[in-house]
Amino acid sequence: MLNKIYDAMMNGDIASIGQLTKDALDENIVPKTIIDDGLLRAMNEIGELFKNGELFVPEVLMRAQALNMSMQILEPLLKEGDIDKKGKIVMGTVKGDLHDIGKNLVILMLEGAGYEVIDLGVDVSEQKIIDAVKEHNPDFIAMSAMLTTTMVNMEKCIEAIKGEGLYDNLKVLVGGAPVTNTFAEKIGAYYSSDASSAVELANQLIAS
Ligand code: B12
Repeated sequence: MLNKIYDAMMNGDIASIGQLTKDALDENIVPKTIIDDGLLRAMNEIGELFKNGELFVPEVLMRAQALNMSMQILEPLLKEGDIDKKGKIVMGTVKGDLHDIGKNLVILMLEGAGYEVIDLGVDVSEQKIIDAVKEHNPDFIAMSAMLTTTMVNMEKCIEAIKGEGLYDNLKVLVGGAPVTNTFAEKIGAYYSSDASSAVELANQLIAS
């Protein structure tokens, strides 16, 4: 049954994933096992295929949608503490910027890898990020920018975080088409170029 769920994920089979999830529960497979050995096992593989250029954005989004459909059934059944979250991440697309496809992909991959992500959406002001940091006490802030005119808001945001004395307690991840490693280093952040390497970067940083 878990292999069927894995296969449905790998094929982006949104028509059958819901029923397969219910069938697995009927067979008394616990939600955590369905998630770990069915959904996330596939999502990790999908991340690798995407990274290697063997799957493209629409294909990944369809598989992510399948994961969400299954999770909608499983989430209410999960007990508190059932899933060990690796870390907490507050993420958004910076102020003035409405692009969210890349951000959403990064979030899906991070969630698939076991992180709790608080998605602040697009056009996110410095104040909104500061408020979210105070409320959620995350391990990371992750910011996305797709415009050369908005990537400067990443730096403004980091300065604002420093001003509030919050910078030393977390790490900042940045990404998006115009963002580079050199820019990230200059503003005091960590950079990765795509959703899969964002997971690898977060894993490295959380372990360090
Ligand atoms: C789709 C798109 C749009 C859509 C956005 C829809 C949406 N819901 O996101 C719409 C039509 C709304 C749009 C609008 C505009 N766009 Co536009 N858009 C694009 C386009 C074609 C694709 C972007 C995309 O989704 N790529 C696919 C995703 C998966 O890739 P990605 O975003 O790069 O994300 C990956 C990585 O960058 C990384 N990543 C992303 N974020 C993060 C964050 C972290 C922390 C990490 C670690 C990694 C990471 O991981 C992701 C997954 O692998 C790009 C062209 C391009 N090739 O990039 C132009 C592009 C970004 N847009 C551009 C422009 C100019 C605009 C507009 C100003 C156009 C206009 N005149 O109105 C407006 C701006 C609106 C605004 N205020 O934001 C320019 C930007 C030029 C520049 N250098 O500034 C581009 C490059 C097109 C071009 N060649 O001119 N756009």
